[in-house]
Amino acid sequence: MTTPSPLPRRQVHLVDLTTIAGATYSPTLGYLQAAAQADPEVAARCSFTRHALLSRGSWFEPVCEQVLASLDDPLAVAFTVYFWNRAKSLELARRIKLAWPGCRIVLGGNDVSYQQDTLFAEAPWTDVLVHGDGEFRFTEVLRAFLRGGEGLARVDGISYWDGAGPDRRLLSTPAADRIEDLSTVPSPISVYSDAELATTSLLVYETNRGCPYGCAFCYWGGATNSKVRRFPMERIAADLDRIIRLADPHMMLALADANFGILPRDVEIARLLVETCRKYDKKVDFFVTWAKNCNKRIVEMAGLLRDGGLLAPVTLSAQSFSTTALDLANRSNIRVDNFRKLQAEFRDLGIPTYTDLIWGMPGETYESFLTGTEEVLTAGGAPIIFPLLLLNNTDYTREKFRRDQKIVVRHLPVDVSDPELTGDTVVAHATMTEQEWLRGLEFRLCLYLFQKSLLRCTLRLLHTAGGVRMVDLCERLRDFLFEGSRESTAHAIARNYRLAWTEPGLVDRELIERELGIEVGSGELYGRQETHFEALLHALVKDPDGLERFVDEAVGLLLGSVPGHLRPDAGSLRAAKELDLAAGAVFRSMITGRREQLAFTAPTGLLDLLREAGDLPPDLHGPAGGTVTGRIGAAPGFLADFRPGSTFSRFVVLVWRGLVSPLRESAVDRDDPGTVASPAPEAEPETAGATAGEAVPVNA
Ligand code: B12
Ligand code: SF4
Repeated sequence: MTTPSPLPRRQVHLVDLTTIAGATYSPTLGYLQAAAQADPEVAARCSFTRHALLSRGSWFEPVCEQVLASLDDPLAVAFTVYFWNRAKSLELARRIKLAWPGCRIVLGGNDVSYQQDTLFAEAPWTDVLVHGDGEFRFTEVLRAFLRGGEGLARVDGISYWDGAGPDRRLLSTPAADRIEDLSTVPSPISVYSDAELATTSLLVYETNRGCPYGCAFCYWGGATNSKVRRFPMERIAADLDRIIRLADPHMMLALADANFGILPRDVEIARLLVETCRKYDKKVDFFVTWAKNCNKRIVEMAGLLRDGGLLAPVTLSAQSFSTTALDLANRSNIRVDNFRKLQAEFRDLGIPTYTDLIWGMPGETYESFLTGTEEVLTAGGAPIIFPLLLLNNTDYTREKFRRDQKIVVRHLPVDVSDPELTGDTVVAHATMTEQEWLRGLEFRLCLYLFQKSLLRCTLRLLHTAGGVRMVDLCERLRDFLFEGSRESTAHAIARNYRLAWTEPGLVDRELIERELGIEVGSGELYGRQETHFEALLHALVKDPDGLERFVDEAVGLLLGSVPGHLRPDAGSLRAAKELDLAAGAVFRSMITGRREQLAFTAPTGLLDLLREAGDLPPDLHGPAGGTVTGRIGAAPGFLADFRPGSTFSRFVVLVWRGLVSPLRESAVDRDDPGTVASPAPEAEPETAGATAGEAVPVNA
């Protein structure tokens, strides 16, 4: 008697078209494969291939060829779809269907779940759409495919074509329950080899799923609004041990939890991370979304991570300080007084924070946006401002809400550095005109350029002495940068930034690439954020004399908005300018590869003000009522940390996120430590800053 030969294995391909360079690990593909292989029938009859591939710009065609070349009568090809890969995933799926009409296309993920009508109209070559948690539904779908499609109707939580040809109908099965017991889901890393885990640039890991809040702009809130479900601690410990043991030293470990710190056990997870890193003598870059209502537990966890040498800045997420906007967003926020208290607490502990704000939330006005930003600045926080994206499966996208709030949307690049990463951006609504929206984006660029980078000290001084809001000073600088008549590269880049939001097709990418010294059209710009800010910094700091002229002009303009009797004394103004020019020199050192220190003469009062605000090194004190003279500039080791091997970009991104300020980590050489120098001579405000410190090259 002969035993029947086993049925040939059928190919199943899993695709994640990523936008992050070097991210070869995809948690979603790992989950789908691990769960499917835990099923004996699927494991025996299917072979799996994962494709986590960078598909930006000119990489897309080779990626399509690579995936198509790997197919041989596949049973199914599955895609995980986010808004950033939607168009490309659907296009690759179309080509696959054309080449292999018998292959089933399965889609799932944040951007397409629950969107069956639009999705099947847009991509009729799709066979099955899986909604929500995918692991077990995908396994059942594969089992149905292995039986020729029979049984799909019994899989809950999917939409699919019933029948064939023109008479086929789109059917949706009853909604499936969420996976309550996550211990039944095999670990996504189990299907990855050691070599694969050792080479990825980004590893996204979940310790729990779900978010109990329901913010109207967020997919998590809109679609998953649910209690937090946990993966077992033993499994997390084992996974983290393997991940950290193998991790490349530059890998970013991103926790996908919606609210790290929401569960008491999260303290244990933070401790585990630190201990495991210590065990393997590793330091990974750690990205985490902290629980919205920051509390004692988070302070403790952030302290643990900081002491363990893991840079894990705390996000004091606010999104907005307007009660109208927060009500409409169904979001109760951290209270302003608590925000200030926490900000101070983190500063005392030396833990960096930043604050996410969204510009353009319905209910927000231009003035309330400025007021909210000022709140963050005066509390000592670092605001990062995002335009509002309208994401699928969020409350904001509901028909009635959009109508009531008169929401106007344009499909725009999320950042000019990546013209293909486009999203539906809210450009106007009932309380924000399109002109105001644009003005807010221009303001945000000036906030980064002047308040975070080039005029930090002067703005702080004018704000404190003159009582002018920091945001109003940045507003004036917006006029100066965007409306000024001067013809310079900086003004050209500013106009280019405006085009990025108004006529993205006309953006001169070459201008940015040339300025940053990037080979034009090489694609090197992809993946960078805020490149106009980076290019502007580059254009302004590279020529010290040009920078000084620019600063003089800007400060002269700002002084016009401070009433005469409130103007700071000329000595302080000049000192603030010297320090600001030294900050410019810190950026410049990354271009020239040469550390510079610039001379300064500063009254102790000014130093106290700036030091306490986090603008200067914490040990830069002076004698009461006296003056300190010396030189300040990039600290030894700075260039080794940021150049070469890393780019201008990394330092700029850290400044942008508020994790470093250009002078706080600088080295100071005091001329005469310990003695009280005579106060700086008085000078007229107009001449303030005429004598900037000389550049003193120091060996790098
Ligand atoms: C990690 C993460 C990041 C990382 C890495 C992103 C990357 N490219 O990999 C970083 C920090 C870089 C990032 C950045 C951004 N992100 Co993000 N990010 C996340 C996060 C926290 C986790 C994603 C994840 O991997 N989860 C783990 C996997 C396993 O879960 P999953 O994708 O939901 O998959 C499950 C199901 O959906 C389903 N499923 C998924 N795919 C498929 C496919 C098939 C075939 C099947 C059957 C099932 C299935 O099964 C899976 C397991 O159950 C999510 C929030 C969230 N929890 O989803 C936001 C999220 C994906 N990000 C979002 C956004 C908006 C952004 C930014 C634009 C933010 C900004 N303003 O800058 C940027 C842009 C990123 C870019 N590409 O340039 C949105 C996207 C919404 C959308 N419609 O696509 C989300 C959902 C957050 C939100 N607020 O709503 N992000
Ligand atoms: S913004 Fe944060 S708190 Fe709000 S629903 Fe999304 S994940 Fe939850």
